[in-house]
Amino acid sequence: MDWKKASIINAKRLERALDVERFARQLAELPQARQAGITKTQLDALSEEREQAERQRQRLEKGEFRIAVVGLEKAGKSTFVNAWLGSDLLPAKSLRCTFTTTQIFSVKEETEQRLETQPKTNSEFSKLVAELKSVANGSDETRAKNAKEDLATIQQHQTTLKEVLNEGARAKHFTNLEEIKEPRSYAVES
Ligand SMILES: Nc1nc2c(ncn2[C@@H]2O[C@H](COP(=O)(O)OP(=O)(O)O)[C@@H](O)[C@H]2O)c(=O)[nH]1
Ligand SMILES: [Mg+2]
Repeated sequence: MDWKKASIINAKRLERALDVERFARQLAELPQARQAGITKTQLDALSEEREQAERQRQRLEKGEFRIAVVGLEKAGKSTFVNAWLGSDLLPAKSLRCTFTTTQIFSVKEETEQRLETQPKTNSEFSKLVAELKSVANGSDETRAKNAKEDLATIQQHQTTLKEVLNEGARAKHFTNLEEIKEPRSYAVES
């Protein structure tokens, strides 16, 4: 079976399971169900499962797949993704060069293509700096060295970083990957 057929079948299966869940929840909310010993914890667990199943159903319906490229620092993740996309979109160098999480989603229409940047909130950033400071003073020498380098980079670019953090989320539409080859300069320019 091809992936499109499998996606449709699994989306339908999930839809039926979600119907069953809805009826089960309605039954569980009846006074008789409480008497039968159904607890709030069980109902909450059911809701949690529902949210995940619903998200999965929507992804299957859209034919959306999530592929995580996982590997140690400098294992070649960015190089692999760039080769796959056929464009040097992600920075791939022998030195540490990535400070952000990248998610690439496929879209149906060219007009839907966009680069979104979502910087850390000020409190997330403060937390990161605090963590780096603690690692920099820790006993693991390699991690301490990396943390010190990161702190120095943060210090060096503090004005730009502050601007980016204060600006918050941004989106830039593009039709060709070449237009967003320099996402970092896009994030700090204009
Ligand atoms: N020899 C070799 N080097 C590679 C390969 N893939 C990536 N590299 C190099 O390894 C370094 C780190 O790659 P990068 O993609 O930035 O790693 P990342 O940190 O996992 O994203 C870069 O200098 C790449 O040119 C490979 O298949 N063979
Ligand atoms: Mg990388």
